[in-house]
Amino acid sequence: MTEPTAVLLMAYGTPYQESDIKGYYTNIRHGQEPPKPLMDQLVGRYKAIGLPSPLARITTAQRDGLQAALDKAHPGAYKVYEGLKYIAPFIKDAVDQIAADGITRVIGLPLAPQYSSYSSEDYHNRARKAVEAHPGMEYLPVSSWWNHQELIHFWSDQLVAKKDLTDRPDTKVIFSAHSLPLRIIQGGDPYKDEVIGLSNAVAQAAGLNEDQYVLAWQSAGRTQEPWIGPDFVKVAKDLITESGMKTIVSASIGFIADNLEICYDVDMELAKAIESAGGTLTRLNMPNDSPALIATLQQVVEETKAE
Ligand code: FEC
Repeated sequence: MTEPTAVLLMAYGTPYQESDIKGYYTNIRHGQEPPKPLMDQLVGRYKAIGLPSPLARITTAQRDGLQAALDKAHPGAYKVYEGLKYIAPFIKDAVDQIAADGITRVIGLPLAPQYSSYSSEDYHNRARKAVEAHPGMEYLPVSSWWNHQELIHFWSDQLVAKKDLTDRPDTKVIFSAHSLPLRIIQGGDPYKDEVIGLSNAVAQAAGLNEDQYVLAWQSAGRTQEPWIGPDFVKVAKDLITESGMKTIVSASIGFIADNLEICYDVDMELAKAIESAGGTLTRLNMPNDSPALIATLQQVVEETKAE
């Protein structure tokens, strides 16, 4: 039997319990311990949604779902691994396990649909570094996969199902993605263009015209420098208080899972801001381990193998 190919699914990771938060946050801050006020804020956000965030369970379910789909389509050809950026099991642990399992060909697939030097490339750099320790191991990086039809239709199908709501003149759809420091985009990173590409593709597939939706940015980090805007909380508030909107439909298309940025930033922070401005929020479901997301990942893997 030929040797299987490893699929290394790489995700952000989330603290499993309160005592993990400091180390996790220190890793995100490139080894710098967070000052107490920032630490307290983050602990407060995790406590509000309850630890662990659903992300831990969902990343594992995505791995298992992809493994089952690949086993069905190509028995014995692929083995799927999970490697995280900021908490165990780390990307390096997964690569070491792949080597221990005697596999020498690795597809690196970041669970972030748009490419960015800050997300996708950072995942790949961590994986490449770990792969270098295993002579003879081949690494095939996947850059971005936002333009897969299954993913686009996952979002647009939900909007079509809410057509009665989205067609009302006092409803606006807000597409959003994680903000990034502006300097990264100014340095030529394609992330923003890819997010714009996905929001337009979803809107087109859902039959929305340009007046019915807007793209905004969410979850900017707590750093001093400017991040991509406008922020979705301000956009939503202005739409209600200045443009007469009553309902905001939120579609966090830049993410694929219920995580802190969805369960807190959307379901609590955005919802509260909209409610205090006098409007209501309807939030679209995240792809999580849905058949559409698993089919998308399966296609990405198959295309990479064919290269
Ligand atoms: O559910 C969870 O527990 C994890 C949620 C989580 C996801 C996530 C995704 C992305 N981030 C990206 C960029 C940055 C940059 C910084 C930054 C900071 C944080 C902090 C937490 C956090 N991020 Fe995150 N991110 C998640 C959680 N992120 C917690 C620290 C507190 C804070 O600043 O809010 C700023 C730090 C730095 O300079 O490095 C930049 C990007 C993504 C989407 C792509 C991906 O998933 O990899 C980009 C989920």
